[in-house]
Formats: sequence, structure tokens, C-alpha cells
Amino acid sequence: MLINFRGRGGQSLQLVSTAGQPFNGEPLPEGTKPGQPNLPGLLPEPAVMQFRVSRGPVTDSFTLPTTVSSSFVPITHDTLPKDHEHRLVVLTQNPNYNEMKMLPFELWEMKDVTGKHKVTLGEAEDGIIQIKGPDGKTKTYRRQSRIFADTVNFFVAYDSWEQWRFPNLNANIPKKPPMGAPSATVEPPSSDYWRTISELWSMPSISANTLSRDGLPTFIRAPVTHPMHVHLVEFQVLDRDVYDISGFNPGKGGTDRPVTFKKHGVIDPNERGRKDTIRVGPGEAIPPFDTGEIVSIAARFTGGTGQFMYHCHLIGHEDEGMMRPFAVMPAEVMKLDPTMEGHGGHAMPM
Ligand SMILES: [Cu+2]
Repeated sequence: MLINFRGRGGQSLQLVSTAGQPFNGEPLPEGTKPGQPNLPGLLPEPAVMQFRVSRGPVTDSFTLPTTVSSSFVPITHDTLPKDHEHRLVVLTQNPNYNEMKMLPFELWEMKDVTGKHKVTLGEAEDGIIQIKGPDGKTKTYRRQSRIFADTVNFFVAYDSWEQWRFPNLNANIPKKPPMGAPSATVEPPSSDYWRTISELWSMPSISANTLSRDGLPTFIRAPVTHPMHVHLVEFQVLDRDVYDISGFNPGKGGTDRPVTFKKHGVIDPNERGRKDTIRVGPGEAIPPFDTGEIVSIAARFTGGTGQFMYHCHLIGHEDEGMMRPFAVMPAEVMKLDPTMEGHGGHAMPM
């Protein structure tokens, strides 16, 4: 049903069920016309709903009811089964986006290399991210994937529990250098695959601080929220924390200083329960936008084996780099493959 409420401001409206058989099971009297309440003078619910159309924009926003099903069992860090895999996926941009044939957004699947990789403070390395958590401990991660076409890294044992964390290390994509560029160019679709996806518009000098003095791209951070969606499973949110991400150097693609826990964020009542999408926000969202959220989710991977996707649910992000595959496999099969880390490594079950 589509209703155009324009011109109905201030009016009371009645929504009347004209179903042949009302939901309470009472048959409509003979000759009842559409839009006519089944009992004159009475507005029985739920067959009739009465409401008023506002004259102007409503300032309060709708929030979903806070109750969840009585069968719902919330998962916490304490109740999550001990035997579970950890994943870390950085939501960010491509540091080399200015070189063409690159998509602007990326999902970086990270591998924990704490203690195995020497890190020099103040010297960001491409693909090396350090995160300092609420416990004050710093962990080091190395990037395993950036784009959709990279090899599958996430092999999940069927029926196992996993915890996935999404750090939002966001920064705006750099603009093209203005030197000698025309005021606006639109490159037509060509045989070049990447360029057929989107038009390229060069808009020089619209923002002075998007380029460094030597003409190399710099990034400005922006308060972007990524609604992250995982196929196959329904997950639960474990926590949402706000981090200081000023140590992340998006131009280099690594951290000069660890991304550092700042405070706990808020999980709204409507974000509890079984979800398939969760927003990963910018944190405090005030200039200079040097915060980002890390959202943790937990899920039990049942329902099927095979290859599935997870992605940002903004189509402009999803189509421009923020989608990756993962594979769910029978646990017994994974034990036989020595190349798979985490669940494998032994030819025979221990
Ligand atoms: Cu996104």
C-alpha cells in the first residue's frame, strides 16, 4: 500500500481493514463497502487504526521497540564459547587511490603478528596496524587482503563460533592534483574494467587541504558510518568502543602510533538481539574526526558450507571495494589442510 500524505497535514485519518474476513474472525456484514468500519460507531482494533498526520517535520526519530524475544539468549564475552576464532577487518581507504585502476574503499583483513613484527613508532608501514585496547595492551596486525579479488583468508569451521571486529579507520579519499587539470572532466566508459564502474570527475581546488605541498595525496578524515553486513549468519553485538585513530596514517596505510582505546560506546537497545547488519560509526564525529569505532560481533556459523560474502551495506562502498568473501567448511575437512591456519596444521585430529 502506498499513501501520499501531502495535503493531509493536521487531519485525523482512519486506516480500516476491508479484508473479507476480519482478523478477529468475524465475517463482515453483507454489503459492507471498502473503508467502512465493520461495526458502525465503533473503531475496533486491530481492524481500524486511527492516527493524525503532522503539519510539519517530526523532530523525534523512530526507534525500534527495546524488547527482544523471550527465547533470545544474549551472548557476552563471558558466555561466548571459549573455543572461538578472532577476526579483525579494518574499514578504510586505498592509500594509492590516486593511481588509477584502484577502488577508493577497502576491507583489510588483518592477521595478528604481535611479537613477530618489529614496529618503529612514528614510522608507519603500509599494511601494519597497531591497536591498543581497553586493557592497555598493544597488538600488531599485518594486512592480508585489500580488495575483493584477493585470496580468501577467512576459513570458518562449520558450526563454530567466531568473533569479528571492525575498526572504522576512516578518512576521505584524496582529490586529484589540480595542477593543469581542467575545471571538470568526465571520463567515458572504456574497455578499462575499473573505469566502466564509475565516472571520474576532477574538481580541482574545491578543498585546499586535500593535497600536501609536494602534490602527493593527503587524506582528510570524515565522519563516515559503515553498516557492516555478514551473509549466512545472524550475529550479536558484543561491544562498541570509541578509539583515537589519529595514529593511523591513511596516506601510508599504517599506524605511526597505535590506534588507542578512548571510551566505551553505546549499543542501542534495538541493536541487541540477532542481527545481520551493524553500524560501525565514526565515534565522536566532531572535527578533526580523529576517532573511530571498533565494533565486535559474535556468531555461530551454521546454516551452510561454501563461500559467502560480507560487506558494507552502503552500495557505493560495497561496489567500490568494501566486499570480501569468506568460506565455511566442515571442521573435519579443515583439519586435513595444513595450509589453513587457526583450525588446521595437523594431518590428524589431536
Ligand atoms: Cu561503508
